[in-house]
Amino acid sequence: MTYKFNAIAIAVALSVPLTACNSSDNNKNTNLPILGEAEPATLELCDELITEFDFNDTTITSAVKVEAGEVSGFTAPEHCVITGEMESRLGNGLQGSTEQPYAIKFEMRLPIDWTGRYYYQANGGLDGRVNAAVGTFLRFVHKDESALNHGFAVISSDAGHEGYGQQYFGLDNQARLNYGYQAVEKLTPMAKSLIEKAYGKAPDRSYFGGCSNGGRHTMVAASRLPEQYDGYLVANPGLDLPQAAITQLYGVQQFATLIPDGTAMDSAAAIKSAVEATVTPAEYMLIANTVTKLCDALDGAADGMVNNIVGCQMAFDIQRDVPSCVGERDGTCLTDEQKTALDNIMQGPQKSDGTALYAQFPYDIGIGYDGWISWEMVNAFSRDAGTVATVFSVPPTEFDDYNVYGDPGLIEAYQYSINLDMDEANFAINHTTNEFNESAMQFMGLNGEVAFDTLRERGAKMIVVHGSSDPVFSVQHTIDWYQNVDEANGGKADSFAKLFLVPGMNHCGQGPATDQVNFILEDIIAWVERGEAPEKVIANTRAENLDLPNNWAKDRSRPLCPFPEIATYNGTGDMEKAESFTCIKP
Ligand SMILES: [Ca+2]
Repeated sequence: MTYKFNAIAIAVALSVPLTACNSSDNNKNTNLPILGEAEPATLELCDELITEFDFNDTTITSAVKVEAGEVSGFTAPEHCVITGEMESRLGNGLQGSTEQPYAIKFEMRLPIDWTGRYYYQANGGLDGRVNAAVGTFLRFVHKDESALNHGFAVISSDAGHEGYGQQYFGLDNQARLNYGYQAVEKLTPMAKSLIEKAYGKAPDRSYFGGCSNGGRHTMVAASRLPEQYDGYLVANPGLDLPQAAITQLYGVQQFATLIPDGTAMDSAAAIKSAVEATVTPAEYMLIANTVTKLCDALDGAADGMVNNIVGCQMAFDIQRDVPSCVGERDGTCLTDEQKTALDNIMQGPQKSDGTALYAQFPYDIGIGYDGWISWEMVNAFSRDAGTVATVFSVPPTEFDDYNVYGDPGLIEAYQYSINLDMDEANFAINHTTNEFNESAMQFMGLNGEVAFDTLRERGAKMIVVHGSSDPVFSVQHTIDWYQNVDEANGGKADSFAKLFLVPGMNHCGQGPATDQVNFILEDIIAWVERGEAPEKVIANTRAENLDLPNNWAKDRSRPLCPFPEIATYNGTGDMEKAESFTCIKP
């Protein structure tokens, strides 16, 4: 099957009216409130908070001042680090246990010299651990660019269960709901109250950000808590995450069609190597190179980046453009079976009534790199099988072994993946029972929100960033989401929400891409607090990114442009520099 980009969505998206004026004019075109700048304050209490902070069902377990230095690789000013937990309880666990301990554990880091701003750092994956509350966004941000180092008070949590990558919390309904949205709902008033106690005033401005599942948390907060946060920084969001997880398993089924009959599949190592052999890195790079050949120059610059991802889907056809093998596979061709399997993956699964279960994935050059290959192949079943079975399905299926890094866990995950029926899986993520009273699509989702009226009218803003080569969460799904928001806002979504694609970037980073967006905090502050809407966002490559082609400068910069505009070469100027590119609607 040939890749068919969503032509209707493109046509409507391209009709979005654009205001090509300077940022202050841009904002004055709207009547939306400008919330005003946060006012600084100084920390008054730290270790006293253990005894003096009182909040419903919450215990502060430690509160310690730390000197300026480094935290988890990020520069940090002198601050107070606080750990605590809410709602300690017993719930359902493995093998029928009803005494599995649960709590919403959290960490907060409060700078001594505070800007008056608060940042909820939403974490990725399945949560399940308290990451250092430094205030991150994409995976790779310069070490000086954390929210903590920008003077924000930051919270991070495990979203209500322990065990990173251990999906058995899905056996407990309350743990599911906490993971979906309730931990954020409960932590938000607690964090604001603690900040008020510690500084003598509540935060003037509140921000929320994260990537992947953290991007999903951010969108969920925008839909469920539009009054609580003023700026939302969304990256590679897991919109409709249960559907995306099933889609990953559909991909495993496609690779399985390419495994020769009789291949030993009786150990984790055998399964991994059999799946990885179905399409080799050289074969992926052949696709990437063909995409580059046909699509690179569509944006006016033969610079190894495909900025016109929409146009590229019409220019590239895997069946037609990638050489077909006439002899043995040698990395310079694909078999017909490989082309079909890969094209099915890019199309995404269908339900038996012929409608799409999730979304399509566009072809882009990031398909040639580990950030695509690892997520689409082994990670797909090692991470998503147990999640679909135990966290997203009603009723849950309990696995014998959740350790998927070896035997027998990975065998079980693989078998579950290749035997999954798409209709049954889709039913299970939309189903409820008395015990599991919200479906996964409900507790992971946006609560029916499309227009974001409350958020918009009070002056809050959203900046959404998505890598074009994300194999986990489709950038097309985020484009479709943005289109729906735009339609619900009479073509004026960009008065409060902007979508910036990152060409070539994989899931939250990596790929041949400018995957470091250092000044995004300043961009959202400027928009929320001063009404200066971002016309573009500047992104950089990282010298240490091994995916960068040799002929790129290690410090390449580019403007990320508000969709549907793309970064277009001016025709003159240094092709390594952002200033040689202008955001233009193609
Ligand atoms: Ca280009």
